[in-house]
Amino acid sequence: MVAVTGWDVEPWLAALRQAAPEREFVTEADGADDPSIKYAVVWNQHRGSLSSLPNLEMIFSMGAGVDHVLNDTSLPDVPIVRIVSPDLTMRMSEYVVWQVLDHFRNGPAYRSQQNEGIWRELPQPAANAVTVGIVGLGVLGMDAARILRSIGFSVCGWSRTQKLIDGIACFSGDTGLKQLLSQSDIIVVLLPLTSKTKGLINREFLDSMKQETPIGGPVLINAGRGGLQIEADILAALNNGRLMAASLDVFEAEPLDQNSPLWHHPAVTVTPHIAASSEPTVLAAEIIRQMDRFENGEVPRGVVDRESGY
Ligand code: NDP
Ligand code: OXD
Repeated sequence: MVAVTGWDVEPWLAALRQAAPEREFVTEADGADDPSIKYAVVWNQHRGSLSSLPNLEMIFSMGAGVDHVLNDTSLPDVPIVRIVSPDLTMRMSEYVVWQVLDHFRNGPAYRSQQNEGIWRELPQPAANAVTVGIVGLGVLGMDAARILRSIGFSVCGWSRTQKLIDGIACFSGDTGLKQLLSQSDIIVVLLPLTSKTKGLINREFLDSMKQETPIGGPVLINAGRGGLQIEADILAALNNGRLMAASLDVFEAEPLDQNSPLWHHPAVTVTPHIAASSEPTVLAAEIIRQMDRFENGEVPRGVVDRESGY
């Protein structure tokens, strides 16, 4: 059963049918309590829609995140598998590199100068003089870290469990987060939304960010989840100068409210949750491979730990 809200289900159905012509796919509306349904492929399913499936064996998230699956209080107790795919990972790394380079190379300032017809060179540090702190050193954070390092940036990262990675200073725990924030010029957040990470990007977080940076001030990039951030605190930090600029791909409520001051803030780049879109033609085949793996007695990649929430 393919259970989707907020996304167009048709391209997914078409891609799944093409990837596995021998399997049958139905939508939430047609599936209801069908005992032949073994798998649910979901993005933000209607709450309760999976609880009436008597023989469900596995839930597949159409994205890397699973907060949209787990916040259904009547979720059946079957394994949840998320997307771990080179395609999605590359898309996220592209977004991160795009935003990091834009801030690093004075993109906002040069665009504003162009509007005014101003020909003026701005100071440009070398990449190795700038530290990017990755908050969330998982599949996506690790790949972005690797590519940023290959461009020349110093990179550090924060995760729940302590890591040891060649060339990347790794931190964990509350003290570790403070250390990372105080050492980084640009912060990239790639965390999942869980009960532990909700609202993490708040005033205390923003106040802990390094103030004197080679690019003129601290920069925040959040492509994890909107629930990680307190938008009022980000706006206050931008307005009182604690934060120089922010690139936000995700928001507390999506789509971002038309009245949100973030839309028109000169120091904010807004994108509509597109950092790493799930491409059905690629990911449908990936999900089918996971089903095949499961049916061959193997453990699918990206099984979610419900306790941790990611
Ligand atoms: P992973 O599960 O691979 O990585 C999550 C990382 O966050 C891990 O390093 C984990 O630590 C860390 N983490 C989790 N909880 C905590 C905590 N309480 N304290 C410190 N660190 C923590 O996920 P992915 O990298 O694949 O994806 C990350 C998120 O990106 C997704 O959950 C989703 O929300 C978001 N996303 C956004 C997209 C967009 O278009 N904007 C697209 C795709 C994903 P540890 O390594 O110790 O487990
Ligand atoms: C995801 C997303 O979790 O697109 O994959 O947000």
